[in-house]
Amino acid sequence: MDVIQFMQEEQRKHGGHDIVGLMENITAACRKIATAVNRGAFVGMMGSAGSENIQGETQKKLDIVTNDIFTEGNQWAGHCAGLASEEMDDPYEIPNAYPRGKYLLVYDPLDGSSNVDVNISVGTIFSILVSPNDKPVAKDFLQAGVKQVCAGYALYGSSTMLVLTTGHGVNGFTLDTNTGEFVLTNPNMMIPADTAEFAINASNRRFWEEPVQRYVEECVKGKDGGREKNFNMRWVASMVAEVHRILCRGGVFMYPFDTKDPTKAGKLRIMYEANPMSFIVEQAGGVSSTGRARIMELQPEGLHQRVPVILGSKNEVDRIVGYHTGK
Ligand code: P6P
Repeated sequence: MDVIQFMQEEQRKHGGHDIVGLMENITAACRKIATAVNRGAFVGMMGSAGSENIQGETQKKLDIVTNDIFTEGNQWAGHCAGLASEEMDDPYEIPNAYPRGKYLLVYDPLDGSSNVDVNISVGTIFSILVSPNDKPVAKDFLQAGVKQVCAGYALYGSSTMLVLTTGHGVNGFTLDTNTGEFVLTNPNMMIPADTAEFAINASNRRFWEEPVQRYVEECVKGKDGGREKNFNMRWVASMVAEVHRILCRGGVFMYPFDTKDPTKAGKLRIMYEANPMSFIVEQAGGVSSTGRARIMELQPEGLHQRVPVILGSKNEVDRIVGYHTGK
């Protein structure tokens, strides 16, 4: 079954928002991005663009190209009232030539792009909200994660996959490059409550808060440090790849608060990384927290606001939250 047929059947079954048309635009953009990423080397699309985004991060040529693909692919059909992206300082106004629709689409067009030059998996993350009006400004995007209508990601890896939720579970679709269809291959994805695998950038260890130091130390010591099992560690530096692995076999992903840059509450952005991934993780039976609060309930204060992220297998994330809150 193709993702569009799946979405139509979901909409008939559960009612609610009809985002089938918007999903057609999103999936078409992801197919184009998959091609751009795959052929980057042939068309001089690798390497730095020589510019910085609002995050102060050096933009890859593909950051800009994929942002253009996603923006142009979702502006014309009359499904969106406004767009916002990691790669654009301010919200994108739908040109007057096009009709405006009900939804706000927020996205990171190429998450993990620092990996693209070394052929490690990257992805697109997107989140769909309802727009309060047809000429939205930045504050209209600042909605808590629980307001999301849909969240999803495309993973450009050994195969291209689309994983999404509309609040009725999580389903995964694999791109059939012969037909161009995203075919349902991973129905009802669920995260195991227990795991022996954690993911964190250990080079930041000296900047972590004590609860994270304690948890990671216990994982590293395993049975020699009081835990009932030994642990394995991963760090891909591509959130989409880490979350996908956790959806497939469990695990914990942490980009916690650290004191590396006291002006930043974490590295990951709430609107187009933390919230959509939290919606997916929760719908798959996992937990997603800052360590002290459920991410999906936070009231965003800025389009590019950063938050600490600890997500994955329920029993391990609950343990980490307990270390933070003393419960
Ligand atoms: P670091 C990619 O830039 C990203 O936003 C996430 O996809 C990834 O998990 C994280 O940053 C990697 O950060 O500090 O390890 O390079």
